Amino acid sequence: MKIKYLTAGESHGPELTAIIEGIPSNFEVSKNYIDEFLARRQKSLGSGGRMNIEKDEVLITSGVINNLSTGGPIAIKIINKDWKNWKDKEIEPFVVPRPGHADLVGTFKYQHDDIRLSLERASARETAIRCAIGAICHQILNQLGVEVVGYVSSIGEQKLENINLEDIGQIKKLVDESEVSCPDKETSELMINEILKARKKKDTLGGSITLIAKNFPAGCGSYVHFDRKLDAKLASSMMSVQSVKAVEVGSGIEASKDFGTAVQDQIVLNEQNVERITNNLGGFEGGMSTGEPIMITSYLKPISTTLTPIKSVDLASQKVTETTYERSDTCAVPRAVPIFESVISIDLLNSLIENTGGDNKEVIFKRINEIKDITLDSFNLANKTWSMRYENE
Ligand code: EPS
Repeated sequence: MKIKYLTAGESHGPELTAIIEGIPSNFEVSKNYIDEFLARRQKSLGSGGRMNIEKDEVLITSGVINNLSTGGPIAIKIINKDWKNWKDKEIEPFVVPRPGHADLVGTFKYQHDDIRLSLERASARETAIRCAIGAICHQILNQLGVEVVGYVSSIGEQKLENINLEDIGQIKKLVDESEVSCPDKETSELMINEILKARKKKDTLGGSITLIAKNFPAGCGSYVHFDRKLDAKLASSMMSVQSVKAVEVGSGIEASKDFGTAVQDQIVLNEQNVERITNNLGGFEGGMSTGEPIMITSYLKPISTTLTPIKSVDLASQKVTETTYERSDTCAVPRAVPIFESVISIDLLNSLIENTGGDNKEVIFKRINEIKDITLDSFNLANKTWSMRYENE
């Protein structure tokens, strides 16, 4: 990995912190761009009370000077406004683990003397700082002509069936206008109702977020080792976002039900260009990008903290009991879109840097322009019979 990062911080501690290594020099990095990502992460229906307290803003303390990346490590932080409410507070014991959260296993693994010590780091508050890291990568990809956009593709049972992927700008605009980050007005209404119903029932809801990345060059990633497959890397990163329980590349789930002739993205010629007539495989073959739009969907389970109590065990009294309510969101899916755009941007930028080997904007630009679309001139086939020999035989 060329880009590496570490984050630190507790949900109700003083701040979230990150150091990012491997961002090439001379790219524009604007605080406003990052703050817009952070603001989008806070918006929307389904958010809980915490979002009325925080107004996230990034502080950049190293690696970006005069709005340009220096090539050195970038240090950033986000102050937790809620800290002032927790500082010196007498905290009630937390002894009943919430099923679905890291509470039970985290407390067992780290032998914490209060469940809150696990909760503090496991909380999805951590996604604020990852969102900021990825927003840096997203704006660099943008400068390289790669567009990354995400949208809510389902909430509960309500699914977005069809979407025109041609105009990324239009998708972004519609997502921004929707209270649930879905680029279709009718489906948005259905999703809003679904969340309101869940809230009324004192329950929580999950859903899915689809990401599209356009103009990403062909040939990034590799088939030669499991850990060089770019689609596998993306799936692993998506799974690392809190609540994600499944990841789908392209139309992977439907593809598993259909015949091969219907699923493969057939190859055709458009003058000199070698093109596809569909994109069922979501922009990947053999762990490598094909040059078609990358399409990846992450499925999030409903949030674990429910207003309605569910069965658990009181680890102090050692009796079967029910969970008690902690402040939380009803449905975090609508506000999670920028988190996924960020997380995929880190991996895509990393892969581009690996492929171009560049340390600075100028070299990356030059090399990226040399990675052409796949055309009939891209190949050097011998087109004659040959045999396979190894010298030791
Ligand atoms: C979360 C619980 C809630 C969420 C939180 C994730 O926070 P709190 O415990 O302070 O009410 O709002 O998400 C964030 C704080 C955030 O910034 O996204 C949890 O338990 O995972």
